[in-house]
Amino acid sequence: MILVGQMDSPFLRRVAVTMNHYRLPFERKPLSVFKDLKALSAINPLGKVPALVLDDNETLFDSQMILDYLDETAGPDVSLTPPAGEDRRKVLRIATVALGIAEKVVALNIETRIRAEGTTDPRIVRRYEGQVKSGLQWLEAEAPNPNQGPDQDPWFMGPAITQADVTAASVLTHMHEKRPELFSPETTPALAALRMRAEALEIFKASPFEEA
Ligand SMILES: N[C@@H](CCC(=O)N[C@@H](CS)C(=O)NCC(=O)O)C(=O)O
Repeated sequence: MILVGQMDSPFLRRVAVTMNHYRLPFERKPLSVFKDLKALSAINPLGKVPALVLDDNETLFDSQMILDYLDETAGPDVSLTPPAGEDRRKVLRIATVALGIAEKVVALNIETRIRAEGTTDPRIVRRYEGQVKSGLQWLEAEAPNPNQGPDQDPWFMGPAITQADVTAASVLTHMHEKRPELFSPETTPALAALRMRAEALEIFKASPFEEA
């Protein structure tokens, strides 16, 4: 399988980490959404990453659709997303908020770093920053509290890592690298600890964040 995109995308990284967790080998085609738009559009009509090209050339795009396929391939016993019920909804809820934060951070980067000089709208910037802050506060309240000592479960759902952790940690590392002023251990200590815990795992180390 070929995973298309660069490792600075939190959407792509959560897919790569998930594939590592399931021990599914893959090659990577590090196309850039800006520099390689033509080649990328031939793979994904939206010109976005990630895309996953399967061995029979079927192509999947959007990280949620890709994860749906990977979870199905891995099977319900090992799937990082519970197959049904309240636990599934909780994992998806946490992952959805984390992804929403990532979308706002990406939009913020476009608004402040890619737009032509003088065209940035401060009202939009404030709105995005507010959405990121509110999303992080919500996630912080869901995360395991590091002050509760060594008996505290390490992950959002308890002793075992799930897609909630993989997605949140991928998004938080992206913020740590791209927007450190919006994500600090002082305001969100539980999330900072969870991120460090995740980044220490082999499945994360095997697909590190890379600046494009
Ligand atoms: N909902 C999508 C979001 C993917 C996304 O926005 N990727 C960014 C890169 S981090 C992208 O391709 N941006 C280019 C564009 O939107 O034109 C997913 O989960 O895969």
